[in-house]
Amino acid sequence: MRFRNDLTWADVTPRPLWLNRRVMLAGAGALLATPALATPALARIEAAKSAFSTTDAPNSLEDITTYNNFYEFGTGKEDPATYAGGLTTDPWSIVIDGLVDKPGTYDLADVMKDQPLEERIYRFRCVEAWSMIVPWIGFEMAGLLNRVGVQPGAKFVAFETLVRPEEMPGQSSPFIEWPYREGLRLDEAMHPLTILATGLYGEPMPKQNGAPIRLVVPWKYGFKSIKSIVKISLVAEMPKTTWNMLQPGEYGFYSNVNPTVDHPRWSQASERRIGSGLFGGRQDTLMFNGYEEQVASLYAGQDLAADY
Ligand SMILES: Nc1nc2c(c(=O)[nH]1)N[C@H]1C(S)=C(S)[C@@H](COP(=O)(O)O)O[C@H]1N2
Ligand SMILES: [Mo]
Repeated sequence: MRFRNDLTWADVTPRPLWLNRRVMLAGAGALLATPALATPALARIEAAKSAFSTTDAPNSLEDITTYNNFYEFGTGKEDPATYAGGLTTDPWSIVIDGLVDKPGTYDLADVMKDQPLEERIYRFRCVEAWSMIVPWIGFEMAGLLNRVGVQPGAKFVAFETLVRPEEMPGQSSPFIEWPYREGLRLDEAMHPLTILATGLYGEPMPKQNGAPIRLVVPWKYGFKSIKSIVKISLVAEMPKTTWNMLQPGEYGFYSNVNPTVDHPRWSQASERRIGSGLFGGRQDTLMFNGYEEQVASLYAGQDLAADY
């Protein structure tokens, strides 16, 4: 019983239940201990929870939606919550091109078609040495790649975010060469932990978190998890990525969470868990953000101090 793969929006827990659950979590610090919460809807979403989920208690919806990095809306942590409301996310389409059998411009609904949605509660670790626990809703990137057909010459996947300065005030500043870009090696993109997330806390993705669809790669620093994706390209060469273009000495292509390889300007050995009281405080950063068992083999034989 690794997954239950038939979660749909109809199964998603109604908002009030999530609110109750969060109150419970905050109060008890325990995960779903209360029989009163075991309604059919909640039981379904719990059943659909993947074995890849962490058992750490999720951050509150408020933490997750008010402390964000989304430079298209400004560099302040509260800018995305303040300005992202004006982003039009419907209609939304994604260009899938490069070394694929079925290139094209796909509507979001078509991208999601037949992809089983799951809840994944993941550790999320920013390069700035803070972390959160986020209950994402999404589907495996591999499912989409298999559907469009990856051709043999493809070695990497390149991603781009929307460019729309009328709705993204941060894009009037040229400090990033827009679009925001990211990339993965093909085996990283195909790994079952790698998801395209379309929601969190059982609701469609909040705009400040990358609506309507964003990448989540939980063993890499947060900046690899590109938001509001409009283009996915299968390519033969390692693609350019935003932070690597800006500061190659600080942000490598791989950017795996690694407590033994420090950022040139600060230690990566520990992190500050966002959230008040119970969940606050510093903790040790785990190798590959706690997903070592699942992903270490991807990097066998690689020197992770060189491929940072
Ligand atoms: N398009 C885009 N994607 C982005 C960013 C960004 O500025 N623009 N910031 C990255 C960084 S640095 C982090 S830590 C995460 C933050 O995701 P969250 O706000 O949902 O926590 O998004 C990543 N994805
Ligand atoms: Mo980040």
